Amino acid sequence: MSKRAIISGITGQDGSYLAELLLDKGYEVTGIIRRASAPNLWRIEHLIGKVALRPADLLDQLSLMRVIDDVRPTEFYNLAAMSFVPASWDQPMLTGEFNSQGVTRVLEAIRQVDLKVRLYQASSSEMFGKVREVPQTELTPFYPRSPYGVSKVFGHYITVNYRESYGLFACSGILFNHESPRRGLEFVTRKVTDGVARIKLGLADSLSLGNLDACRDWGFAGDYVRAMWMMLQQDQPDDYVVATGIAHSVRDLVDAAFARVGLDWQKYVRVDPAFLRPAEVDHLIGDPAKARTVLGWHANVDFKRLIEMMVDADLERVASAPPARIGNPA
Ligand code: NAP
Ligand code: F7E
Repeated sequence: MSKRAIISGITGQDGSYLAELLLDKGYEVTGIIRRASAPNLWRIEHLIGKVALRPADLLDQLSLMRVIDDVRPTEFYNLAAMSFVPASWDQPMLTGEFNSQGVTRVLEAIRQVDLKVRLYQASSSEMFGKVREVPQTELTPFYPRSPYGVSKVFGHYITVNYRESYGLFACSGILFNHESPRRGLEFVTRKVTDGVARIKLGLADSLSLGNLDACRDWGFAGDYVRAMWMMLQQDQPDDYVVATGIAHSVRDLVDAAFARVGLDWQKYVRVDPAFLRPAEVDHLIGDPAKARTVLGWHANVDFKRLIEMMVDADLERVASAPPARIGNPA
């Protein structure tokens, strides 16, 4: 039987890599997009014509039911979310609507239309927040530190609840930070690699950042979408931590990115309190043992290679785009 997948959030970083992976595996792929007043398909331009795009929104229950009913997918990957942590303090209610009730709407749509659809839910290491143990596993208690983290805890447990209540094949991937040249410019890795490219090319003379001491377990998005797919191919649904098991500080990130172009970061980086958060997640490091043992998953790209890949891609992009057309990172 041909495999059909729906991806919510296909215009985002992970959605674009997952669509590529599923197409390679012979899936029919349908992406859910919400209406925008200007095109935002830059991450999937190369896939236009290969994937079907359907309008739907996590805020609109009927639109989700309609697309599931029309497509009759075997798998549904719920990647759509408000994913930028600082924005969740500005819009806590909307964050909950997307990341908490939005998940319930997807689950309820599957329950109403076809209980056999397998669901992947995008949970997050931000749920660990003020960490209760190091490294974090599937059994580590949650202590979220932002409205985003809180909203993802709801999304996580409502997924577990539908699995236990209705027998849905629903998996939650607790993914640690994963990045790529397609990462949004407001996230710290991309902000740094874009900043390095501009400085190297003489288009900027400094880069303002917040907390340089924060530590994250950073991996490559292309590796992480593979884990999502693997979860839905198992005999039983379950939840998995996906991480590299190695953490670096923002300072390490800055050092690696400037080193790639032969510059000393201390001459260019300024700390601006405007980028500090009301409550910080200081140190995340995941234990991917279960994903490794049960799924056979491992990360192929390490931190140094990831940062080099991102710096190189930004150098090429900034060098080839007229300055007026290069968006400003937040
Ligand atoms: P992203 O680049 O910010 O993409 C988010 C996607 O969600 C975009 O396609 C966006 O569409 C869509 N979306 C937002 N609100 C929507 C709504 N109401 N209805 C329909 N679509 C909506 O995020 P990402 O990095 O790919 O992350 C994918 C998922 O994994 C998210 O759920 C995120 O919270 C989670 N996650 C990410 C990481 C990470 O490190 N990247 C780690 C753990 C978990 P527009 O293009 O229209 O805005
Ligand atoms: O921040 C520090 C900041 O915004 C990482 C999302 O994908 O991963 C992501 O959330 C760290 C934080 O990602 C700046 O304080 C310093 O400690 O790149 P980020 P995030 O908040 O970890 C999780 C797993 C998700 O689920 C989310 O969806 O970097 N930092 N200076 C800065 N961060 C930003 N953005 N900008 C700065 O100037």
